[in-house]
Amino acid sequence: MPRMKGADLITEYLIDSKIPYVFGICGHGNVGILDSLHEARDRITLVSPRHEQVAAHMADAYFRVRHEAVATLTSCGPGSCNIVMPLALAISDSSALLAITANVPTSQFNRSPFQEINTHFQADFPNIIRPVVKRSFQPTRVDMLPLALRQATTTMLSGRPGPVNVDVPFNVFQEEDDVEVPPPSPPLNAQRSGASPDEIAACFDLILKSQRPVIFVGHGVTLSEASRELTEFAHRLQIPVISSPNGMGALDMIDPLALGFIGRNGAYPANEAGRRADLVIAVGARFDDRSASSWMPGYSWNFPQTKLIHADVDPAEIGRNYPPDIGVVADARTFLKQLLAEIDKRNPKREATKAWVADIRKWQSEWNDFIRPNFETHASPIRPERIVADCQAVLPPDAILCCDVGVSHNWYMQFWKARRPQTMLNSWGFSGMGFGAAGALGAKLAAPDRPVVAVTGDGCFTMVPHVLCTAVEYNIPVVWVIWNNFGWVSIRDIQLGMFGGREHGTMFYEGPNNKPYNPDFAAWARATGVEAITVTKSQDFKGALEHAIRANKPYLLDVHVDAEVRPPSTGAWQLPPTPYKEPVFGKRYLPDVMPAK
Ligand SMILES: Cc1ncc(C[n+]2csc(CCOP(=O)(O)OP(=O)(O)O)c2C)c(N)n1
Ligand SMILES: [Mg+2]
Repeated sequence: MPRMKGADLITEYLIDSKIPYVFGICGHGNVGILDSLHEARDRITLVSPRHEQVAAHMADAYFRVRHEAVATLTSCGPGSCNIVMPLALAISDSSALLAITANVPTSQFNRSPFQEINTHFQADFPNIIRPVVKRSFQPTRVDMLPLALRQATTTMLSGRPGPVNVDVPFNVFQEEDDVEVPPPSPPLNAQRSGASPDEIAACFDLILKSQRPVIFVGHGVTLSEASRELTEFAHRLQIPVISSPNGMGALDMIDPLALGFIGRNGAYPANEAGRRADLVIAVGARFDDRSASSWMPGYSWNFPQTKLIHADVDPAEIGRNYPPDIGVVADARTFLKQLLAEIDKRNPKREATKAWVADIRKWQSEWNDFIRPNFETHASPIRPERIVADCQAVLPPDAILCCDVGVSHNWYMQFWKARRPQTMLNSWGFSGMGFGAAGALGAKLAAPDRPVVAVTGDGCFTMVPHVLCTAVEYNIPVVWVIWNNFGWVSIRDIQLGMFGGREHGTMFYEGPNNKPYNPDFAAWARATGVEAITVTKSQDFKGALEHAIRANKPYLLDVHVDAEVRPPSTGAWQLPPTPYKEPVFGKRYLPDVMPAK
């Protein structure tokens, strides 16, 4: 067995695991491994952004684009505490990354050395991080590293993927032992579970009985790379598809069967189909409040009157919110393949859904008539729909959109037509601000030949403005579209709607007269070496975006957007006990007959 330093063993393991990048920030705790990474610099690249939050968002987005995980590296104490939010975001959206954190030397455990957290237990970073990773490992000797690394990476990518942590005390990087580099863990989707033959038969019986079926897909379909199977299944049985944001593009959204997102800011045809369906086939989707109109019957869904088949790789998601008629623990692609085989076997006639598909066409055309005029409107400040429409016109189908949080995201969820899976990245389950602006850097490293555009609010961007420095230092040609409405407008709108029209702490002002304030984002960008344009008229946006993409260098567009135009709600969202609003377009539908169970 070779004699190796712990840090060298970790570095060699990352290289053997084909991990090309470590996104990380130095500290006294991790200098040992920085030295190893220096030795191996022609085989693995260290990218060092200006905040640990950015490092973890970059790793998260990298995984979402390639379905291959990379590592982050942070020092002990505060540096590692800075990745808690992005890890929460990653675990909420089932995104994988290997978070290597440093800790204090084992010989100093419990003596309160510099940056140790030990209120309840020595070197207790694993307890800080525990709820936001699938598992945290703390090898305290070099000979414990091989097992910890292999178990960590296996846990990260098996079943439902998610982040994992390996917490390494300072001395474990430095010390040597006789150790073997462990074999790489299996890649994502190496093991795929399926439904039993009885479950498939029962699902198919329900499908054949239904007259108004819909498929609801989530990130599980994207993660299992089941786009082809989903498309074939939907086409062969002529079943429309509703998607959660992270399922967008699994079915090309210009497909007539693609209904888009559901919920308050969903598309009208999706909510209309969801609440009137007699059967929902949910695959890798989890019915969170925002894609279920806060579970209030009749807005997005109508369970239990509507029958439910719910397939997911994670049993914890099945029945979490809606007990299914048939629950299936299965990988999405395997499940869809099994259903396709059942179609071949039974060769069903699908006349039954003709009227349903006609209804759907009608809702789609009503929705189009309602929204189309605003996609063509020229105005200053710019109407939100216009920006979405111009992005759609300019970006090729394989371009990657890295969306941040806020009202801009609501508009993109409602109107963006993702053409391919893994092209629309969303900070969905945890909705942490900064993911769009920062993740775009990781997305670009994952797909260097494709345009990557971050759509980020002025508030979100201001949380991570140093992403500009990283783009310049590492020459990462990302385009940032700053959705500049001079405030935390998504929150302002909740405040205005629920609290008597008062605004407090939700807009940006300067001076005694409360003049709207923001930094001059374009000047700010130029100060970092990033080219930038301020866009205040809709006529200028399309050309500016084309120019920025063609420039193939880091580019920022500060786009002034009308803060007074709100996305039309087609479902509802409630924060109990405050009241909720009825949809602006469409209305609640409650079936009056309970079907026999
Ligand atoms: C880290 C973090 N802090 C606070 C929030 C709560 N929050 C959600 S959206 C939002 C406002 C976003 O502002 P901006 O980026 O300007 O987008 P806008 O809604 O104005 O389009 C806030 C503060 C959050 N989701 N994440
Ligand atoms: Mg804003």
